[in-house]
Amino acid sequence: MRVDVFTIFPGIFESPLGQSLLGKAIAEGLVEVRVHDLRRWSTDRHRSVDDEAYGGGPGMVMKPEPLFAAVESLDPDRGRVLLLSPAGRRLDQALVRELALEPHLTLLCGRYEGVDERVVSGLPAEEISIGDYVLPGGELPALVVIEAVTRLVPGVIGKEESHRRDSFSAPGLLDHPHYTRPPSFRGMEVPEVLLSGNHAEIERWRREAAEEKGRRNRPDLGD
Ligand code: JCQ
Repeated sequence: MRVDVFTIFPGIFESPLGQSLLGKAIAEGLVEVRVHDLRRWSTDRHRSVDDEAYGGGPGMVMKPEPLFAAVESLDPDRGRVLLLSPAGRRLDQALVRELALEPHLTLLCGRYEGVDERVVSGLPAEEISIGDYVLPGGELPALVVIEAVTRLVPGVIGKEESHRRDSFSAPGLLDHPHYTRPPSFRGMEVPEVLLSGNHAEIERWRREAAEEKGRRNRPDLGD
């Protein structure tokens, strides 16, 4: 999978792309992430990418020209073009799975108060939100999309750290609680059944504990 990212802060991506699962996937050539400095496509001597809002009000808006020029510098098969925005379609595991099927994604990181609407309507770009809160820019949301999507690319996750860990593989079912050594820690015990070796009992406990946790933490998911 290939991902192109356009941002005015390319440095934000350096460390996350070099580490852990994603760093390894990139080193192995399973994933290619190209981060581009959007100011490359600014045309004035101040390298500006933003301007005042028509209609007035505080805060700046990202200009359309650099974003159009940046995206149009890519091959026409640039894949789905996503704009990270709190006003977008909410990212969930179903959308993550859909995006993981794409050979190429293009991510646009907005800053300031927002992005000229013609980027959405004219480029066009799909607005994607990672949650109902506001961040100062789309860079961390873009990294969230990259991490969520690329872990589903075949070969990125090894056998041992498999997709069983995907809490949302079974619809509406959160992952069960996990324990490791020691069996007793500061007076807190590992549930006896997990030490029993009875795999049928362990499976039943895990399913019930997951359902209980789901009801408690995520009543919105229903049963
Ligand atoms: C993404 N959830 C929150 C902030 C405007 C495109 O316009 C804007 C983009 C941002 C950055 O993204 C987020 C976000 N998902 O804040 C304001």
